[in-house]
Amino acid sequence: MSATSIARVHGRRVFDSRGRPTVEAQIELQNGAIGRAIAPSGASRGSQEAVDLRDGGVRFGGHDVTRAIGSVNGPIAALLRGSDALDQKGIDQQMIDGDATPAKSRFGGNAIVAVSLAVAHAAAAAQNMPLWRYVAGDQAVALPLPEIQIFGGGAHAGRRIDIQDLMVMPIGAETLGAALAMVADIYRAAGTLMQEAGKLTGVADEGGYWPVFESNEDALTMLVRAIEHAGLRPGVDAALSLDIAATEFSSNGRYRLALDGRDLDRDGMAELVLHWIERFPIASIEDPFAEDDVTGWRRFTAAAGSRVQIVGDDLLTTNAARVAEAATGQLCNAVLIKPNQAGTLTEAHAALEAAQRASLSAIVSARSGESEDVSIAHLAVGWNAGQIKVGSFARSERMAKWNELLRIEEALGNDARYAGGGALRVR
Ligand code: 2PG
Ligand code: MG
Repeated sequence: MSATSIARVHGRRVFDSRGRPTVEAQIELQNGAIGRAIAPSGASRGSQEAVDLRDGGVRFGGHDVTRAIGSVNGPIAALLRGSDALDQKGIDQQMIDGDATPAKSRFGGNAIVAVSLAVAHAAAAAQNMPLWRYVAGDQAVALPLPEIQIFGGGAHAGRRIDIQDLMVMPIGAETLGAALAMVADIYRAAGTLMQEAGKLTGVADEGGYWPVFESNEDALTMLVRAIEHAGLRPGVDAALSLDIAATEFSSNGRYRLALDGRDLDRDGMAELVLHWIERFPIASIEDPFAEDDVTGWRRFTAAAGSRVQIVGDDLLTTNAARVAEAATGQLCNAVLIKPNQAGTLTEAHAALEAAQRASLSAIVSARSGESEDVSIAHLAVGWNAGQIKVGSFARSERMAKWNELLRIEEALGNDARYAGGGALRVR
């Protein structure tokens, strides 16, 4: 037994930003250091993600997590007691081997990711370091360029519009603090414009305004107006970023944009998105095609990959092998990194390293179901990912992450460097 061996592993049920149950893991080390983490949960999920294990049945609409919590308190605790928390790789491997299913369906990806992150928090605490510094090791770090949702859509807003995330990226700011100040102005401006138009009707799952629009393009137009209304230059100070989350409205190779009343094939979809890129100052596009439409991805990246960042989320599900394949096949030029898609910190980091090795950009991302947990703010900095996506600029499960980044920027002092627009390699 060393000072950093794991003495206690405890799982408990807490609730997420949608009011649904989720898993919190708490790890206590021999020396008394404690780490805690809460599993997030997605609404628009790739089919290859680690399983978000739910009880089913009627309790909490089937969303209860007593089985996943049972995994933490039962088999995972039995496996990890006595292991050294500083050996993150070894601990994650023990959970992977103990689960022994391809998608972590036995213990639950939600159980495993909460424990994996809590172990890192405990290890960092034992060394009196913030998590970002613990995961950075000797690596130089930069504060990430954020993409921040102004309007929510898709699965996060009852499919009121088809595009899921309409976001801005403060590419022209000099510091992260200045970047977030810009976003605060844009978010407020968007609210004012929606109110003036009689369209202010609340917010979607990630805090972006509820998308009362006549067409998907109307939403894009309003986003540009919000940047202007904030006194900023679209495409210079702040660019647009979209998560189309196309898997959600695709079937059998077709794309059905319900709001626009359009049913497009792959080429029609590509044409539409290219048209948006021409018309609007868009810097980044996530999931423009369905996760199984490899041809769509490849052709689109050939056509637009030198002009915009093209991000694989559902396509790659934070899997190192899929990232490497996508790089070889030139399916996209950037990767979304969601720790809970992979299930462990080690696997999420491997996916990020696979991206960095292949010169793909990386964006560490939250999920639509979140909590006060701020781990991803630390990972985005410590892993030097370059970019981060957290949802909107409202609701405390989002603000907790932005505020944590402000604290990290302050802690870095003179060493603070903001990745800014430079994180977009294609521009
Ligand atoms: C995404 C995320 C965040 P969800 O698709 O990138 O917006 O959504 O967590 O629902 O998958
Ligand atoms: Mg996405």
